[in-house]
Amino acid sequence: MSVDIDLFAGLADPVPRQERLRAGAVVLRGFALADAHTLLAALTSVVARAPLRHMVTPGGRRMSVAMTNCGALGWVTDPSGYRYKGADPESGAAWPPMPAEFARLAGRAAEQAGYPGFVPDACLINRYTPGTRLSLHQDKDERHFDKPIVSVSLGLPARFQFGGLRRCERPLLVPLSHGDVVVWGGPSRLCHHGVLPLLDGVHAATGACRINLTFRRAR
Ligand code: MD3
Ligand code: FE
Repeated sequence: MSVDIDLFAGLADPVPRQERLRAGAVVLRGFALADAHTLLAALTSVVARAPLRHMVTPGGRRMSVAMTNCGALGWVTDPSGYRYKGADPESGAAWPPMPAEFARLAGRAAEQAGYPGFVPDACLINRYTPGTRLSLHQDKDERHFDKPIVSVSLGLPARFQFGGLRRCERPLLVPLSHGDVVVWGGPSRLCHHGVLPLLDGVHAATGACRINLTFRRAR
């Protein structure tokens, strides 16, 4: 005989799985956990064709985040500016195609957050090692601000900063762990955001780093 006991009967969800950060921004805790290994295996093939690299900002600084892209378009920066390009400037070849499991997960997450029909044409891959940071900025290089951005965190935890429309507003500190997915759209699409320096650590899935996949509709 088996007996079902509901440990949390009558209590609020002890760990909310879906949190609204502010209007339009939703955290889906653990949404990518079941797919994490598939995503990381597909990432290995992407990175073999388009290696992670440290790009240079228009101000001439080498970014501490290592980046690459897959999909029809990829985000790049160099001394002449930020933009989306159809080819990898390092090789001159098209970016690797977006793996089907990437696009599927991004679409499912967007739908869950209230943005059905999201079809990304760009996936930026960011790799953080201990000490790597991303200072507060807005994402303004896409054509359509009405489309959301979906971000998937893998590996070591991040201390994510989520600010307001104006840079001077004090940002919320949002911890993001392996498997968490965030969907940023509507009124939060142009909010400032950044990542504090990654802390030391080792994660079973990625080793000593954090990987972030950011899905966008660039054109
Ligand atoms: C909030 N990457 O690549 S993804 C970026 O964790 C970037 O690698 C961070 O910011 C990372 O541009 C954060 C989450 C993210 C992406 C876009 C946003 C948050 C956002 C746009 C508006 C508000
Ligand atoms: Fe950003």
